[in-house]
Amino acid sequence: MFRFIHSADWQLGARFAQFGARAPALREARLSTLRRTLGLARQHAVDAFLVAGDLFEDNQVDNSLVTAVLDAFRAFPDVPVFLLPGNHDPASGPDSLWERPALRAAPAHVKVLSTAQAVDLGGGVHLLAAPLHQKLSTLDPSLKLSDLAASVPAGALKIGLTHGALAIEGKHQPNDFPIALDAASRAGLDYLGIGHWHSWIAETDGGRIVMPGTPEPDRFDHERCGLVALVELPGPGQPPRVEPLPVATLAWESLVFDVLAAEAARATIEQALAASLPRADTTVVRVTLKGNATPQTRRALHAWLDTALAPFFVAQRIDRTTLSLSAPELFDLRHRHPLLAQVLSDIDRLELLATGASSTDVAPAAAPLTLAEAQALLARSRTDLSTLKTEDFALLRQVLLQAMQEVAS
Ligand SMILES: [Mn+2]
Repeated sequence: MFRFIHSADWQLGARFAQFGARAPALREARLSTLRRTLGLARQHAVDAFLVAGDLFEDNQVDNSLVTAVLDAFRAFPDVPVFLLPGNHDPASGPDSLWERPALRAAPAHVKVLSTAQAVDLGGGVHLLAAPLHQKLSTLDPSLKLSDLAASVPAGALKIGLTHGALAIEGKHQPNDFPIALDAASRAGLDYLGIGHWHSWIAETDGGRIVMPGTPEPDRFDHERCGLVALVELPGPGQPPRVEPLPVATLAWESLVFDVLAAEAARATIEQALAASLPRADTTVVRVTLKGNATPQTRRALHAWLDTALAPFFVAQRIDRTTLSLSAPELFDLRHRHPLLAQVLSDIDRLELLATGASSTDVAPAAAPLTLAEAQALLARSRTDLSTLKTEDFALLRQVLLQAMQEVAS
């Protein structure tokens, strides 16, 4: 019996730019997950630890990260590691990160599979690797595995390793390395470990093709992630036994609230957050506010939310509420801010020029925007007046008024 861990899509060094100052903490969490997973590999006394592509976010990651990853592997000399370049970290030649001195001097138990090859793992077990050399291709990378399979002794236990999308009709891009749904049986493999998509899929080709998903979630909308596959192959021709091992450090949770009445919204949010609070220190939470709110309501909710979200590992507040301004409030705003009045009037004029009608009925400013001025204005943003619709102008007004309120408050 051959036992191993199959993982993929670690994407170490992912930028997480949207999280600003907390981005390094998110990156560090991925490294902790890798170290913990290597610990699990030792615990399960695996014969190999496979990474089916995209260990790294890209070929530009810092050398310090490469060193940290190699140090993690060095701490587990009893866990043989096999690394396959994927589309994020392709073996694309001299500039690829696999050519960096640190990786070229990787410890003996860490093997980089940067060319298509069959590796004899001993005991009649062969690892067949088809790495990626570029970011996109319409070719099925598993096709190479058939040739490799023919090169090893008949009756060997054959494990394939490659990276790409499952060629499920309507679910993949044609240039995303489409892998045939019978790729394992076609090549006579006992198991085909792949990577690329971030969710666990283990039912393809009679359970012989497994996509473990990302071990550490990196988005709010992904399901079945945070796993690696613990695989046991009883022998040649026998079906694999595949168990998902949860390894993620962080949970990602997205909460959306409609802000109809501020007090009710606060109570609903409070209740939802309370459920996640026990593991707040390992939860990335995003709260999205929707609906209509007055500036006062929004300000109060924001202030309260900032405190309520403080215990979370990372918290993101997204405000998609639209501003509710009464006609007198708008009138007052225009009067207090002549420049705003002018811009609003210009938007009305633009809308009139673009759509033939204006959705507001406010009197035009003293010097309304001319067609030539409007076209000159839009040329700079490479926008054609005729492509603008009523909704665009509604959004423009909304953004402007919202920004005004924020400045004024
Ligand atoms: Mn990928």
